[in-house]
Amino acid sequence: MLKALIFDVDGTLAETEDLHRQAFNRAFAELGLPWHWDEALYANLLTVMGGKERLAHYIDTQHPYEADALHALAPEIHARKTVAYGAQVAESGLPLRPGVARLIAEARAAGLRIAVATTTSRPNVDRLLAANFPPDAAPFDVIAAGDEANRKKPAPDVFLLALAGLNVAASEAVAFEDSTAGISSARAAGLPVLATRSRYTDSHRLDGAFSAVSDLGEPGRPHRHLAGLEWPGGIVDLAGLLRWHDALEEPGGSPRRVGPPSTRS
Ligand code: XBP
Ligand code: MG
Repeated sequence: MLKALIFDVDGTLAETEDLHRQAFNRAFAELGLPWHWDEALYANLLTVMGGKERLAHYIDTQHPYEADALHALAPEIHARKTVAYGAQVAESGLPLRPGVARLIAEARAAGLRIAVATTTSRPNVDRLLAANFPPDAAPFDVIAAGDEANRKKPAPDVFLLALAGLNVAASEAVAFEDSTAGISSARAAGLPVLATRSRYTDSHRLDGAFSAVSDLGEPGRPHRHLAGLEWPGGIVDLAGLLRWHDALEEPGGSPRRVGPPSTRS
């Protein structure tokens, strides 16, 4: 039985990555570093999950002769970046992606538990939630973020942390992701994954997802189906997820299209 939904953050809950990119550039400028990560470079750097790891990779590959001094400065760079990111999210009121708030509300109304499993730092999650939910809403039962996991995605650690916090088995949950590394991480944790491609994962392979769509869809604003399971009306809703998950447990499960509403008890 489906008991929980687990959401990635960056690119899945909201289109955050370009704010991360701008925040890195703001931190570089504050520290007098003559660096500028444009969209093309950042898209390449996003193959490295984790902002601190991404920065270390950039230093090692682009500035190897000053690496020791720059690695010593990296914690300050990343701390300033996190402050800048939080300010940008607050200033911009960055919205959630289509269908995210709707599906979360449907799931909570049906008594499912909901978690976040993200590579990003916890303060970034808190800022995004504060910009999109009332202070007392607490939409997530569990938030597994950043350095709480021993290894970052594509390792399964952060999804395993979320499952443990939810106290559910991987077979009782569905994960939502936007990137190749995120899908790999969730799959390695044993979770079925629904992929919603995002701005910075336009070229990513979404293999391993049981369904890939442009977004979760909204009434009157259907998503584009990309691969795998199809959704009537171009909307991923809880009723459809429950029907799909129930069908998995039937002989010959794993339907290619969410069936019509059944008389679910
Ligand atoms: C995306 C990431 C994060 C952000 C930057 O995480 O890889 O590193 O790009 O945030 P996810 P930090 O898709 O798992 O939400 O600088 O705090 O890492
Ligand atoms: Mg992501």
